[in-house]
Amino acid sequence: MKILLITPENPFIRAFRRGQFNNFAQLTMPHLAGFVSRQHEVTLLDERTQSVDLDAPVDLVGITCSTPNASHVYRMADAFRVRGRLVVLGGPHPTLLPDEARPHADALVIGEAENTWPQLLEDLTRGGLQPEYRSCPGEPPSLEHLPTPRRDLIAGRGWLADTVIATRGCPHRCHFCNLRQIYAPDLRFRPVEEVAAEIRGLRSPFFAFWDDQLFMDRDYAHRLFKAMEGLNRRWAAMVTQDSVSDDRLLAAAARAGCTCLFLGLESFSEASLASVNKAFNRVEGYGDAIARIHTHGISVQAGIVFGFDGDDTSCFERTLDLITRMGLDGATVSILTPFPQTEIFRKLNESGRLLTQDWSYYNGKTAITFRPAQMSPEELWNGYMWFRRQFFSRRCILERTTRSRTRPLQTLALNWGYRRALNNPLPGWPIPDGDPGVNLDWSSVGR
Ligand code: B12
Ligand code: SF4
Repeated sequence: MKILLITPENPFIRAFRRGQFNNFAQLTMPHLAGFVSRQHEVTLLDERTQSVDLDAPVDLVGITCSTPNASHVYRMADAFRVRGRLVVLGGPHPTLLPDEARPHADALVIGEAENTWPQLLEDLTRGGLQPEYRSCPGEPPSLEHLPTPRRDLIAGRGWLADTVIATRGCPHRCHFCNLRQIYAPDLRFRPVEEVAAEIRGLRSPFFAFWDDQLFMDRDYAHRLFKAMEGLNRRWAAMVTQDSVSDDRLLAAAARAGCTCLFLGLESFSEASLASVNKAFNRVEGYGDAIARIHTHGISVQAGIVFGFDGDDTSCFERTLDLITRMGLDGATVSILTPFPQTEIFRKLNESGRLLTQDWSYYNGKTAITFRPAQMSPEELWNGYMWFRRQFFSRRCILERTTRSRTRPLQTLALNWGYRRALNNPLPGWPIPDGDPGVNLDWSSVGR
């Protein structure tokens, strides 16, 4: 059998991210390809670097589908099915909204697939594909003895092909996050020796951990970092503020090759954090957390989100001021987006504040999808655009790098990539049904 596994990328995200330097590959499809026995021929297609051939002579097409990609994926799936290909959809969006995804697939894989995907492959060989494969909530898949992801099939990513996952889940419950709806609640950990062996086999000198919260269990993290010492790889990972207070852990991470931590700060407003169940972040401790990480020679990339209920039009300038003084090395800046089945979606939907349920707007970068509490959608868009331009201005990059004094070359390269991406022309209009006559801040997005 010929199996084609697609990592899609919708036109909005592709346009938005062009020119950034940290576009590491997604692991989902290489991971699933690892389960396919050598009796089948499996191909990966990464839409960031390759085009989809709808006439490809394959028996089965598997597509992973997030909410921002949903409309794009449905169109692609329909086009494959018209040509007689069997299509399997899985991933966050079909798991969250299976009824919506069902008409676009011959089979849906709902939830985690380590147990169900092998079953589906077996059914395929016997010619009896079932319409739905659902992971059993009470029996989450084990992460032991997983097959090695087929990174050899990733095309066009160069040194950004290597990503690794060691854990699954997160102990927190932020109201904008989909983790608790897409994964079983149990936190799971891969055996450290298996993770270390996988890292030893990577081709690139650096990689990214795609775990949601790599430091969530300190004992596990210590054991993992011990096993990684001497592997001579540099890496980045995502962590939360409450997990970086331990100097011993940071020192162990640095010894294991950590050069950058992505810190989910989200907001500099206590009220905003409280409004989304993220009050475990302490704004007064942000400066200390960043300084402590810097002491270990690790740079900090923060996640910053605008549009929470505690945010008014002053949040952009205030955040910029604080973040610059703290010497933050970089940031991923997003607009709050209410993903389906989250607490925040429920709240905004019930209060009639959603502007659209067209999922192509739900990417956190190129559109506003709801009416903010303390400003207009236009003010949120203009403030977000203003913040990005200021944060990635030459002056601000220089000031932050000088204050941080941590890995300046890495920081300059990353910031330069984000700065280049500011000029990307983006398709579409950022406010669904918004007034095209309104004064939106387009100046440097080339529309
Ligand atoms: C790494 C990551 C990223 C990376 C890389 C993504 C990329 N290159 O495209 C970066 C940082 C760039 C990123 C960006 C974004 N991300 Co992201 N990301 C993740 C993260 C942490 C890990 C994904 C991963 O590799 N998982 C490991 C694999 C093995 O698991 P999996 O993908 O869930 O797949 C399993 C099952 O779902 C199933 N499965 C999945 N697909 C398929 C397909 C088939 C055919 C089958 C059979 C099975 C199957 O099998 C797998 C094994 O069990 C997830 C959270 C998470 N833990 O999954 C969020 C997550 C996917 N991201 C999310 C979001 C919202 C975003 C952004 C929109 C955020 C933003 N505002 O900028 C952007 C959009 C990016 C885009 N390309 O569209 C949401 C998606 C929610 C949703 N409803 O779709 C998630 C779930 C996070 C969350 N907390 O809610 N992300
Ligand atoms: S800390 Fe991050 S991964 Fe965990 S629930 Fe909150 S947003 Fe999701």
